Parts: sequence; C-alpha cells; structure tokens
Amino acid sequence: MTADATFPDGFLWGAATSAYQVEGSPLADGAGPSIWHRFAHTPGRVADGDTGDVACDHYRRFRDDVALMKELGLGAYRFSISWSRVLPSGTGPVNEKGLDFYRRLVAALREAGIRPMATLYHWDLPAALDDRGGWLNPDVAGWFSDYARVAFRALGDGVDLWTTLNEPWVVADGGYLHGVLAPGHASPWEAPIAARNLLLAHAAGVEAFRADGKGEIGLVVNLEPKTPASARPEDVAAARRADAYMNRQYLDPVFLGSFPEELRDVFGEAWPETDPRDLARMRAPIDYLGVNYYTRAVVTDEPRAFPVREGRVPQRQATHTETGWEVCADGLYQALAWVKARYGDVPLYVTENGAAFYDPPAATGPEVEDPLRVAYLRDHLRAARRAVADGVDLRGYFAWSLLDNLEWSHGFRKRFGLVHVNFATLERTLKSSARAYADVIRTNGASLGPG
Ligand code: IFM
Repeated sequence: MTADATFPDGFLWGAATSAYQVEGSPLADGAGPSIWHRFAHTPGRVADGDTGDVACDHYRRFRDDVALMKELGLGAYRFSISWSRVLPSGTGPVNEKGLDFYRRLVAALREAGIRPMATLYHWDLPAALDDRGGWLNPDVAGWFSDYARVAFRALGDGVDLWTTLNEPWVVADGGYLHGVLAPGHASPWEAPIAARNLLLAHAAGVEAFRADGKGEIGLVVNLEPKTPASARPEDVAAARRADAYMNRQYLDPVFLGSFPEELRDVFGEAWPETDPRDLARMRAPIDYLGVNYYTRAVVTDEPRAFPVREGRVPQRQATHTETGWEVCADGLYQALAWVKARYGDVPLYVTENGAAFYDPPAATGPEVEDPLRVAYLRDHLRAARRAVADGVDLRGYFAWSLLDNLEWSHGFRKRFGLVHVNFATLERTLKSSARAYADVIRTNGASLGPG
C-alpha cells in the first residue's frame, strides 16, 4: 500500500467518550456515587468547581447524539459503562435501571448501524469500593470480574468489542502517585500496588469474558514515545525509566509476563516483589490492544521529578495544545511501530487521539471553525496510514472525543470534541473537524491526500 492510498477495507472509523465525562445524571435511576462524583464535589479538585452532574447530558440526549454519529458516518462508538450505575455499591445487587440505559444506547447504535465498543472501566470506581480500599484492596480483581460478568450477560448480544480498562497508567499515576485525579492519593508506596491490582483486575475480566462473553476483549493503554534529549548517559537512562514507567509497566506483564527492571530503580523500596502466579495471570491472552496517543516526550534527567526523574524538554518550535501537549503526529507512527516491534503482530486500534484547542464557549455560526484540530486529525491519520503501509495490523481509529466534555480536573475548559457543546444550553454544533472526519470516513482515508 502506498502512503496516499485508502485504509484497508473494513477499517473501523469511530469516536470515543467516557461515562463520567459526558453522561450527567450520575445518581439517576438508583445509581450509586463514583469516586469521580465525590472528587468533583470536593472543593478545589476540579477547575472552576465543574462537576459531571450535567456534563453533556448524554444520559438523556443519547438518541440525538447517536443521530449525530450517523450523520458523520461513524462505524463505531466507543463509550464506557459506569460501574456504579450497574452495581450502586460496586458489589451486590444489580440495578437493572442503570443497565437499561446501556441497553437502550446499544440498541440505538445498532439501529443506526454503528458498532458499540464498550469499556468496563474508565476511571469511575464506585465510591463504596473506594471506602473498602479501592484499587489498593486485593479483592478488587474479584469485584471487577463480577461486575464484568453482569455487563457481558446483559449487553453481550449488542456489544462485540469490549475493553477491560482504559489507561491503567493514568489510574495509578494520577489517582495514587500524584493525587491529581480521583481518588486523589499521592504515594509512591501505593502506586505500584494499584498498578498490580489493575493488571489483575484486567486479567480477571478477560477470564470472565472467556466464560461469559461474546466477541473480542482487549486492554487500552496510553503510549508516549520517550526520546532522550541528548546522548548523555543520564538522559538516556531517564528516557528508559520514563518508558518503563509509562509504556512498559502495563504491556510487559500482559505480553511478556514480566515487569520492566527499571521500575525497581524508579520505586526503590516501594517496589513490591511479584508473585509469579500473579504474573502468569496477568498474561491472559487478549484479542486486541487499544492505543491512546496524544503526544511524545523529549526526556532529560530531572532528579527533582520524584520518583521517575523524568524532565520534559519543551519543543519550542512545535505547536502545543491547550493542555500543553506537543503536537507530534510522527509519535503516533512510532508508538504503533514500537508495539509491533516489541510485542509482535497484535491487532491494534487507535482508541483515542485528539487535541484540546481553544474553541469559544458558544458557537456563533452554523459550524465552529477549528483549523488546528483539522490539521491535527489529518496529520495523525496520515501517520496511522503510514503505520498500516509498514505492516502494522491497525484495524480502526477512534477520535477523542465525539463531544466537548468534562476534561477531568481541567473541567469543561479544555475542549477535545469534534462536536462543540455549549455547556450553558447543551446545544451541539459540528466543528469543521467533524466535517473533515466525515470526509475521511466516506473516502476511507483518500480525502487525506498523500503524505
Ligand atoms: O479525556 C481523556 C480521556 O478520558 C482519557 N484519555 C485522555 C483524554 C484527554 O486527556
């Protein structure tokens, strides 16, 4: 395939969201609170005091949103299920009304000819489970697989692409090492424990799927190529540590059955010994890997950046997004090629890719012009196409995000959507990036031109 050709036949074109970021009505119909509900309602945790109480009101407007997806020609929609809607206390009685929301969503998607891709965990642990230790409690793997089984049984006829966890690295790093995301702990002792329990929960979910699920199941990780800023041994070592911490900490156990050695250096005494039986469990075979890609890092040794000692060298000539991330489309190519080189021919999806750029709070015309996002999308899709041309088994691409939504601790200010949301009126307006993406989908990539 030449780099100006279309994507392979059957390539899945989608867009993604997650429950707490878009749904709103977090306690409706018998749902229990999640850690994000609790975190967002704690003063000072989320910018501007924003919460997911209303968010995009997708819980009540999902039919309109599915109509928008159809208008754009999406072949798939990646969403997440809120655990505490389904099991308000995390374990125990099932809340059928909570499940009904997802039954209705899946039916509407099927009806529109859009394939549902469901993520079981996108950061919103039931608060009742956090009260029992959350991701630090070794029982969490069992709690997760019980919940997963409920979801597989209730939605398995409509959903054939499942994901256990979204970005376990962020859960442990933001939630347990740095405390900037729920549940807001900051402890190098807790982070490796949370990471192991996430991996064990993932594996238990896969095991439950093999007994009770239909279709395919995979894991979604966020990858960031780490390039040393210089040939200095200190910078080279820092880039290796950063790569081990972010990229290999989750994938080595899943694909190779081991943890990267560098993590002992990163965590020192806080790095626990691993039971070989746990490592064997974590290696449960998956059907695909989802890669979320946003940026890369040029790394220098920074002893004050405890515990990874990763300094990031700003690339002053590059464009940066509103979240401060360098735009580097080639990093997507590198991430995909790296997975193939290190772990073999795993079927891959880009499950998230996108950018927050400044868009106005209210649309003033029939469409919101977002030229930077149009260019971002074009360049990253070209990079994905080059990866396919070079033999990467990439089966689909999901833009992050379908809608502007609650960007976690940043609140509603950081807009990633292809579709603009006016958070005062909840009105949806297509951005020019949505139109450009619809063209890509319609032409299976040919509209990207050569490159
Ligand atoms: O909004 C998040 C999403 O929930 C997980 N991946 C990264 C996105 C942008 O920060």
